[in-house]
Amino acid sequence: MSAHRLFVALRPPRPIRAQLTAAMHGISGARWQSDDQLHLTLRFIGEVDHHRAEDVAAALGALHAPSVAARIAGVGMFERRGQPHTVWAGVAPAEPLAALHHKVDQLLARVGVAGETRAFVPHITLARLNRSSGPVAPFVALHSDLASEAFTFDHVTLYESELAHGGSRYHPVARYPLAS
Ligand code: 3AM
Repeated sequence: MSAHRLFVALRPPRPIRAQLTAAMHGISGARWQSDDQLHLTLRFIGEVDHHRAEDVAAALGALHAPSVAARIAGVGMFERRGQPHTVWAGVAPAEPLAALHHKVDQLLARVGVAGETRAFVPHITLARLNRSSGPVAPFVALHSDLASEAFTFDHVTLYESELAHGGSRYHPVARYPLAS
């Protein structure tokens, strides 16, 4: 029985990805995300077996939600035990994204996926860091006003994450349109 490591995410459009990629320098030792890896996680699901993966894909088919107008808004970081481990670009406004996150959560609950415990912070990960990475503060200060043009998330994607040596590979499994 093979396990599938799944998550639900929004994929930013190409010009936004290009803008984010252009900002990816200035932290030594950071593992910058490739274009393929750029996404806004709505909901991490984790490892499920093949049957449960099919249930998840089917449950998401019942998603009825409007597309979301958004823009990039600044950068930030997550820390673990006092160490920065993720640098990200913020996405605003948070409310419609939180509403979509909540809808996805409810659909997944129907097929027995346990509720989210982490607070939802809409973000697009730019880099992963480790203890030997250089300081992050100069990057965060430099990009505190990072902004993009308005863009639209018009679909939700179910991804499978494959843990690989050079970092995770993300494979789109299914797409679900958002109403225009
Ligand atoms: O969107 P980002 O890159 O912040 O960190 C993982 C990544 O988030 C996160 O799910 C996304 C796709 O892998 N993730 C990994 N394990 C997780 C967990 N146990 C997790 N999120 C919540 N709980």
